[in-house]
Amino acid sequence: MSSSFLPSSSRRRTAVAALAASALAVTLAACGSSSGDGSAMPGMPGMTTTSAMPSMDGMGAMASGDGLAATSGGYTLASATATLPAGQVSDYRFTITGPDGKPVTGFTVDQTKKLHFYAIRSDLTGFQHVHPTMAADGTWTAPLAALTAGTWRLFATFTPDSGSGRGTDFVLSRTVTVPGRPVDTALPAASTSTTVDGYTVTLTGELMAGMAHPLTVTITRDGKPVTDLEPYLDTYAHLTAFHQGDGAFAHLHPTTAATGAHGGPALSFHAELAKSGDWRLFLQFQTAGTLHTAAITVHVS
Ligand SMILES: [Cu+2]
Repeated sequence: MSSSFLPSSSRRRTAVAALAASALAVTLAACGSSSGDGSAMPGMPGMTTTSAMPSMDGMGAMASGDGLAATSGGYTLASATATLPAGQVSDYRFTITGPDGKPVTGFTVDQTKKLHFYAIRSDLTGFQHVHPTMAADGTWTAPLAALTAGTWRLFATFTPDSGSGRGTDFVLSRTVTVPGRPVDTALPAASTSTTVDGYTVTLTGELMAGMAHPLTVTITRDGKPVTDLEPYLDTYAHLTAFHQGDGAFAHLHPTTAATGAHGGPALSFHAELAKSGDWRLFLQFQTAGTLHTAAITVHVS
């Protein structure tokens, strides 16, 4: 457990709907050293693809949630694009429309950006976290690295700075199809640590469904504590999670303040994972100007 458990300095998104109240012990699981890029290996398909966007309208003012809807609280992630090419970089264009149906152009900056964008394949490989640019008319362009064949879910998280959604944190998503022959990768098995780029990431913590519980990430290298983490998006590490089966999204907010290029080795997060099952966690942290992405599977029973 980390002792530096500070109140979150960033607004805490209600990114995960509180579902069951039962306590969930979390077995922290690690994968191999996958950094999330989906080179396919044979094996059982990790999951069935989620092709349609289930409607989650009617959730009322609680606009956030698991992010599986394209529309919530009157706001819509709108795009004419349902297909993206395989094996090459591509741009995904979209707008965020408000209750009046018009593109929203005013957003509150969160973790240095007006909008955060994620791509994840249905088998929870291929994680991408990018920051699209917005044209004056509210059209966003997300630059995506090469995608593999299959179904991908694309998430946008944002906070309108005016209108009925002002100050509300939204996470919306749509799916796109990448043509070709899909090959799923089985979700890596549970473990408590993983290694990426020579860094060992270890997780400790216990979670309860729908409630914020501390999750501590400890980063070491060659057995020694890492203390030169650089701020990335105003934090020492950025942690997102996706639920196996439906691809539900969670952003785990840091409770360790970033105060210079000497972060680490222990970082604390509010972990809110509302659903039981396996979640794939993607931890992004920066050292010496290089961004590292560690992927770890967490089992919530
Ligand atoms: Cu971001």
